[in-house]
Amino acid sequence: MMINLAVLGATGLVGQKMRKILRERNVPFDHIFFFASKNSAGKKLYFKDAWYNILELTKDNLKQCGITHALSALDSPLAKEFLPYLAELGAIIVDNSSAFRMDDDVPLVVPEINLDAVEGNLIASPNCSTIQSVVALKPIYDAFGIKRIIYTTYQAVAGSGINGVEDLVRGDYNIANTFYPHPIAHNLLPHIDDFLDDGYTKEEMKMVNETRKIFNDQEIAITATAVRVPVFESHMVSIVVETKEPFTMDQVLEAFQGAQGVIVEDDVAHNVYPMPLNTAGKDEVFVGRIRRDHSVANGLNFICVADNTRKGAALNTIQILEKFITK
Ligand code: 11C
Repeated sequence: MMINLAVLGATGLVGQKMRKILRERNVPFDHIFFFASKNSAGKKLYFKDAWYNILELTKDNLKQCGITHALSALDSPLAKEFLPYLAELGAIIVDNSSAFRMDDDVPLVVPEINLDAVEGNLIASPNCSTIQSVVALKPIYDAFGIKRIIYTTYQAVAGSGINGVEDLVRGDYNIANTFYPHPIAHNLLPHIDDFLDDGYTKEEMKMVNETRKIFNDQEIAITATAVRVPVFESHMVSIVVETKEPFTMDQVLEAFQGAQGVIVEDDVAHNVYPMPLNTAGKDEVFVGRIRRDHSVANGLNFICVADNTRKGAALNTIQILEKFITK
């Protein structure tokens, strides 16, 4: 089968990461097309050993290129505008946006957990902080069951795309023109995405709802607090989890050590624990500070850190795409 692969939103932070990872993993295709907004259209970008024209994202252009597979780094409104059309044309699409994640007929996939949920030709990739959390939680879920999760996130500015990165680069000097509602340098913002009527943010509710959908378990009690921190890349998530079954700490360690996509970095005697500085650019989810929560019967505390635009976005979409391309 001919593979005409499209990268939609190819010039943004996630689109750039998609290009980098397609190269690194040598993902096979016959032709590749890079789509972006009118502003970038007509410019050129270098990929592997050739220059490519950046194409304007229009329905006509998508049709004319005969796209068979697409990785989408479009924002939600653009995803809603273009992806159903591309799906109608028969293309297999892996979407990084939140546009279709909670649709019943759209699988929400993290390959380490539910690659077998892939069906149809539009597949959603979860929110970055959800992806790293569920990869870390999977061995705990399988071994002991999960009753309740409390997430607290420490999220890098790369999660906001280039605007967030520029705010941090500028520092707190020019507070009149910030993308965030307050300076991010020397600060912490307990505010990611819009607030909902009940006081939670959309980011927090993505973590709650997406976790339940990925584990296919609506019974898990989950609450979340999401915080933006002045770090360029890699999110940290503190996870407090109450399991259904009792466990020993040796069993927990063994479960993490055997888990796909997880690296344990936990040697507090030598100040070893996962940190954003060491995880940026890596594929895995790093887990550490693993300790018993003595406040409940079967409680466990740990943190996980991962590159949010890599495993949290571009890499996850490409791992899903590989299921189709290597078929
Ligand atoms: C952030 N997690 O760090 C967000 C970005 O639903 O894919 C990703 C938003 C999403 O701001």
